[in-house]
Amino acid sequence: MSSALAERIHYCLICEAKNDPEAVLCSECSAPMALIQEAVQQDREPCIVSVIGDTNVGKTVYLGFLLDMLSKRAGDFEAIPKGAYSVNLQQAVISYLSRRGFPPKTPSEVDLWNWAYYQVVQRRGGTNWFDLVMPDMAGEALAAEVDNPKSFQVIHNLLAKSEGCIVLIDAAVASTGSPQPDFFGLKLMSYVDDMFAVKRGDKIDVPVAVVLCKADYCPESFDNPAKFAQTNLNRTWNICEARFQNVQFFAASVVGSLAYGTDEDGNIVSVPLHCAPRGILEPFQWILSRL
Ligand SMILES: Nc1nc2c(ncn2[C@@H]2O[C@H](COP(=O)(O)OP(=O)(O)OP(=O)(O)O)[C@@H](O)[C@H]2O)c(=O)[nH]1
Ligand SMILES: [Mg+2]
Ligand SMILES: [Zn+2]
Repeated sequence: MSSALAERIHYCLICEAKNDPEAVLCSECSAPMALIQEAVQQDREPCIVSVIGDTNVGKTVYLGFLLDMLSKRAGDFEAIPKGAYSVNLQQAVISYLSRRGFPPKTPSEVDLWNWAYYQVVQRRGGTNWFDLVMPDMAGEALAAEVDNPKSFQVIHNLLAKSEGCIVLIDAAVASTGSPQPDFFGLKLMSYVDDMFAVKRGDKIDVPVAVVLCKADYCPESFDNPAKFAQTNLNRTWNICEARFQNVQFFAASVVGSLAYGTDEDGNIVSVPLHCAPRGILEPFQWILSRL
């Protein structure tokens, strides 16, 4: 290894802070230092795709399923996880669902997040390999950052470095008439807008896939996600139209049928009886086509 490469290995991929050669997590932002080791070995700049959304919207479940489908070669994709740590998220999500449960909430502490580093290629249509870094962020941390920019430096740096965003919005809650998913979507898009805005008036060209999650509760959203968003998430729809050049709406769900039960404390919980992922790959495929 050349000395320039050996030197690069000390700098965090996300926040560029200099770290001890032995460090496992960055001392500044807690991103795994294995990310930079992989990137240096590949000698290619990795591309960060962020999956963002409110707490409980389904980010962990979505990302876990997406990675699992990619590694099972769904849609003619081929995906190679770089480092065992990259497999932890998909393994956890699939294990919970196979025991008919959902994974727990992602903790707000950055050092407890799962990060995935994958090399992905779609055999059909092209032979370009993408080096993708996708962290599973906690919705609460993201909400805190959106309300108070730069309070979670790692989220700020991650989004600033992202080449594409998958924005998850709870379609099930929106379809009941609650304005909360729409307000959160509006805040999030305005935050992303501020971050990427180059010149006043110019639209943002970073590709943004807006995914209506838990669409099994409102199957009509599958027929026409854009129309569903325009009706039920009108504020978010408007900011997307006004400020983003490269935006597309999708609907997704992972469960085929749900039952309800109670946990050990007597709270009502949903029990996924079987998985029938739908619309998971499409947003990702669209983002890749725009990179
Ligand atoms: N019906 C249905 N429910 C879902 C689906 N995906 C997720 N859920 C429900 O949404 C809950 C939250 O999913 P998570 O993936 O943990 O949400 P998250 O966005 O990671 O939340 P934080 O980690 O707090 O940010 C799950 O416990 C399920 O109850 C889906 O496709 N269909
Ligand atoms: Mg989560
Ligand atoms: Zn860092």
